[in-house]
Amino acid sequence: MGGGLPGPLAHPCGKAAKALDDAAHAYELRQVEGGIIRPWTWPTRTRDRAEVERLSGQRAVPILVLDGGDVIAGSGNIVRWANEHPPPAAGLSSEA
Ligand SMILES: N[C@@H](CCC(=O)N[C@@H](CS)C(=O)NCC(=O)O)C(=O)O
Repeated sequence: MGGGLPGPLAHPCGKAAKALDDAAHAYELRQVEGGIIRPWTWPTRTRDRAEVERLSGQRAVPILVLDGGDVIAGSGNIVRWANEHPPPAAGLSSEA
């Protein structure tokens, strides 16, 4: 997906995925159809991006939906969130 390319060349979704992977976050990857740079998909764009728009108020991906329902839109914001919120260490429990 291009997540390994340097900043400006990296694909936004790949950049977000790489940041989540690097921080060892578990996530479910959902792909959407179409896009503004694929004119042949414009007729179905509203339908294809309906869930993205409902969740985030805009149609671009990537978006990240957190377990609590909060939504982070944009690769830069997702990278920042991934770096600032390390996942709980595997195998550790808060219960004594
Ligand atoms: N600045 C945004 C750009 C995201 C972007 O351009 N996403 C494209 C796909 S790579 C997109 O979904 N564009 C809206 C569209 O195609 O409808 C980011 O870094 O997340």
